[in-house]
Amino acid sequence: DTTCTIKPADDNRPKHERIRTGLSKHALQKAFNDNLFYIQGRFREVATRNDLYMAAAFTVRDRLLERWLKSARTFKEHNSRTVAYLSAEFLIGPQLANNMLNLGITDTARAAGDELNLDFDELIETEEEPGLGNGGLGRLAACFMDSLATLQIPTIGYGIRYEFGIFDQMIVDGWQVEKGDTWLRNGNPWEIPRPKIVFPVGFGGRVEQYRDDHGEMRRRWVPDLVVNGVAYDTPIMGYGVGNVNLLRLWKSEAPESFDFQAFNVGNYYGAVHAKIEAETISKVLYPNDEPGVGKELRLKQQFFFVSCSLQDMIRLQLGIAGSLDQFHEKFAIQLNDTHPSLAIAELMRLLMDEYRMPWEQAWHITQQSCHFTNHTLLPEALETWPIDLFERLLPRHLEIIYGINQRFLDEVRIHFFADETRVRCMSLIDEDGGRRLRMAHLAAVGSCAINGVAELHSNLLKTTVMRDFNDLWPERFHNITNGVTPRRFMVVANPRLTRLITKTIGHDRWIRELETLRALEDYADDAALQEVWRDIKTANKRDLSNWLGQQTGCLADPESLFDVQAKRIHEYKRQHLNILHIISLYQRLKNDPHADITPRTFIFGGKAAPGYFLAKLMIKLINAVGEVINHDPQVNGHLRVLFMPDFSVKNGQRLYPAADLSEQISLAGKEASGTGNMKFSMNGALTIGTLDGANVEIREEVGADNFFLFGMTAEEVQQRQAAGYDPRALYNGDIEIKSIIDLIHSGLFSHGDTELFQPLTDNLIYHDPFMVLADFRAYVDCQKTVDQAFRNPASWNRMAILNVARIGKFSSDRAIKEYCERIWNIAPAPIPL
Ligand code: T68
Repeated sequence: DTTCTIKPADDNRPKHERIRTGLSKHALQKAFNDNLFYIQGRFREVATRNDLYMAAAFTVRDRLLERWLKSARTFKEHNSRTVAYLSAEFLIGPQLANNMLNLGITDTARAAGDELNLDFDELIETEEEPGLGNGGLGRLAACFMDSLATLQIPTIGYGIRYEFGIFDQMIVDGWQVEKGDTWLRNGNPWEIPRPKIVFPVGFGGRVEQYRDDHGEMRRRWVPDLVVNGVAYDTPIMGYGVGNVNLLRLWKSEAPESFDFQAFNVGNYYGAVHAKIEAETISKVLYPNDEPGVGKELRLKQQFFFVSCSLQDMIRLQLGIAGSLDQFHEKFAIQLNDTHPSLAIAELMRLLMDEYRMPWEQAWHITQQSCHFTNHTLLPEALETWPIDLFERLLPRHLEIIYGINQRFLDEVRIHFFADETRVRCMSLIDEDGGRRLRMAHLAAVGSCAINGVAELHSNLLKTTVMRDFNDLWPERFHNITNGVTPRRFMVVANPRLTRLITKTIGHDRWIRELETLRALEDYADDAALQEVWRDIKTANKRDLSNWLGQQTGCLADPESLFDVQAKRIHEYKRQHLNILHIISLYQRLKNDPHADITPRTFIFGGKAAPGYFLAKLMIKLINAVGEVINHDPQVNGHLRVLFMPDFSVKNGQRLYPAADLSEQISLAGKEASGTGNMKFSMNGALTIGTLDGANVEIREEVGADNFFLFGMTAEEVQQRQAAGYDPRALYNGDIEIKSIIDLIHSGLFSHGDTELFQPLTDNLIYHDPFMVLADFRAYVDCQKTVDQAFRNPASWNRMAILNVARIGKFSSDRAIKEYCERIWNIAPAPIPL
């Protein structure tokens, strides 16, 4: 029992003081000093900042481990139904502050640190986050892990332990420069390597027929390359509960035997090469939106982590039940997009080839186990693999997929009665052009539930990319609107607001029951609260301004309106619409220096995929416009444009609390949900947004009066596109649009270079695939409303309070409860504290 220590004869302290993982101030101090000494091997005088951080992290980790072991033992004894959340990305963010919050020791730890002369905030600041994701999808997985633990749902998150996560972004001369992410260089105190939890994963080779011991003919895969997947575990603690779940990430390694054999036959370099090749698989995270990269390694990554995860689940189930017949009752597997959809073929293979199950039974178990979440409707983002590449890497899986497809298409033929067009459209294989495997179709056929991530998105999913599937199996389709964790994005990120809310409504239950924030509605008109609310926002803005000043050399006035757009840079998210508006204000001020414009600071943050030319050019344009405006004395009392370098979870936590206005301006129908929209609104920013993704539901919740709506609806977008959209007509017909684009083209923002931004301006004039020009007028008019609204602090703050009061729906706790009830059929397994 880890909680017990033998009591030395002369130790008369009470038990909670004696236990190694006690939570008192003295216990924390002692543990900190021990860890600094025995783990980091340092005494205080020579300890580096990182040593101190590591000692603090180990102190917290020990306390997680104790609870984790108790959770694991209980789940095992009760054979609890378990969620297996399969995701190629988990963007978990910094762990120290969050874990202290969940343990309930934030204040004690701060006091303990103060007495030891530790700069508590500096320790938290020192942590480097694991950037094991691109953006929304990876962060959603992390928010879900937080809520699953808090709601006491036994869960294992399965993914890849990338050695290099998302690149670090630097801005050099206005351009994005990518720097390799070396997050492991100082060690990762949160993970526990499990060298004994290791599984072989095959690639390539051939399939052979053989007769088994019972005289039956069977097929088996003989791969020509085998790598090992080794488990690295990170404990994920729930807020204020005893439950600790597991994030299990796989690292690829060469099997030792492989090296050794090659070494024996004298092929030393061959052996080393094989080792390098095996280790390459978990080396680096792929940036999304990377156009047409030769992605064999990506397919390998997907199969690698899926195979390790399923073998692990099988090991666990055999250990408990001794058979796989009830596998689907033990595990609810959630496929986070199509990236893990090979799980369907691999589970079939493991059950049939390794455990001799007949096809029908294996298919029943597979289909009952798997559930699929779709995150995008953009056709270019729907995953497909060339059949020849797939066959070369996974020949047995292709056979199985053909088997699935044959049975599936028979069902299609009968249901739609000889409609061969449907057969062609629904097939797992796209036969047009080069043959390709459609991963979304595989995921849909092999799952018992399919969900979108916001109402609009789920409806569009059913009527566009998955229409045929919805016609065939309407009962499989669900909507689960996304949510985010209020623990990280309110309590950790915004302690000032947290204290005010708790004081105002008289309890802190809202942290786990976000709907109870409704109680704030009663105070929305309270002038005193409005004023304190504003003071807090201003203090948060000052903090951000100071930090940005250090990073960029450019300060922002905390009294100005902080207008923030932070998300991946992408044409469909329309950062360029925002820039066009900024230039329009600049023009107005230049033409009339007395123009009555509310002072604003425009803040952008976000990374562009390294191979996405137009996105990188947008970053350059933002910085170029900023350089001119910020140095023009005629306007720089009114306008500022800042680009926050290296937007990440950590930097997001600085941004959300300081925003007055949240830019959610994607073209309607393109953003599946968005989750940044929720994080801003939770922190009292008002949204300017289109009717896209979860914006629709946010507006419904907070009230149309407290949301700045503009732009075409998804339906209008479809109609306009069907009628033939001509951006040239808008360019020629609207003098403001023309003058802004011409101004960019003139070289004003590019030291006279008229060609630099031409790819962007030409794209807008001649193609404009995301209809920036079509929504421009509505956007600029709406921004005028914002400008006026901000001049009335009382009513602005009232709207902000109402946004927070009514944001409860967008807690990931609500989303996870819906998954539990509608998709997974799973109940909490509480571990008492
Ligand atoms: C996002 N998707 C959606 N994808 O764009 C966003 N893609 O609307 C939604 O809120 C969020 O998912 C959560 O549901 C992504 O973030 C990726 O990051 C990605 C990564 C690899 C390949 C494709």
